[in-house]
Amino acid sequence: MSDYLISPRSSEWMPPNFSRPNGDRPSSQSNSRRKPSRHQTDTLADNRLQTERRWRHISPGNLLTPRANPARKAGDNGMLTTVLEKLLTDARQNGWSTTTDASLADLALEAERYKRGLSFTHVRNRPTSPPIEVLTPTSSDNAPARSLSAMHGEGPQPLHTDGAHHQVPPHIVLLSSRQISSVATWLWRFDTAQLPSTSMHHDLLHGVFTVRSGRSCFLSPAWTHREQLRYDPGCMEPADDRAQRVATFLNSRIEHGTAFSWTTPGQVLAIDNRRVTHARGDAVNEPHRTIERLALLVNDWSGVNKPPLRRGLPIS
Ligand SMILES: O=C(O)CCC(=O)C(=O)O
Repeated sequence: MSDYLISPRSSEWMPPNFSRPNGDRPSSQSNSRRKPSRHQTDTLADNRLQTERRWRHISPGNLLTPRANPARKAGDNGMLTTVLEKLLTDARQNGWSTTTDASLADLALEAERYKRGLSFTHVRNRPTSPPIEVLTPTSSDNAPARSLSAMHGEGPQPLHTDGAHHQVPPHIVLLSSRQISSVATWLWRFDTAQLPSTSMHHDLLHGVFTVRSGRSCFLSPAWTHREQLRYDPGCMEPADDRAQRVATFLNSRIEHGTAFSWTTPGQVLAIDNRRVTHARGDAVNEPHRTIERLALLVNDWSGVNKPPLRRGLPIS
């Protein structure tokens, strides 16, 4: 799986109305009628304080009073669009996009409240992961078994898509760094028009990988007829020769990747996770680097502007 350890700073942050696992809402009506005991009052006050601290921690901006409207920006066509819409549209068109107009916490809130046709579901890496995960380089010894960190430690990681172990991987991955970092995130865009051969296209569609997902596993090709890329060498193992060729091909693409540099604190990078692979560079010299990550499923991703049609290799 494409994760490092979740640092202690990743204490769960949730905007109001955020749906929790198992649907456990903060308070039920019957509870709220009962007078809380002294102990309960103290605990409630503590919880509230902690929530506010987390809130401040996640967004140094004035998010204690949630905004009435999501951050808005004039789009190319002169219409007002939300920052999230623009990010998504650009990522869909170009593979990835970036903004400094909103923090990751703002965008999480915006995804939560978005009411214009699309809706978003947060995809957690593991059932216990918070919606916004904080990723830090982790040595092989301290990393969870079978994670990319267990395989590569703080060194450079291989290109992968996020959530490849989920039956339905996220459409979009938002990464953000609060600090400038000299460790780049490498990006490589999959494009059927630029494959080395027709047979590679065939291998991508028909090579079978075993995908480990928790205690179970399932089979999947790396590229599906629905034109979605799934690839993470941390949780996917080639089960036949075709998949082996695919793995060799995708692993070698790092040489053709683009380095995304974290030059502005708070910058957000949006990645089209079903078309673009990404990888952290070598973090041995920056062991305290932190990246925040939010993964989203978009209920009508096909409705978000598609890239212009390109002629692909024929599917044989
Ligand atoms: O840390 C980075 O630059 C990339 C993060 C990453 O690889 C991931 O989200 O899986």
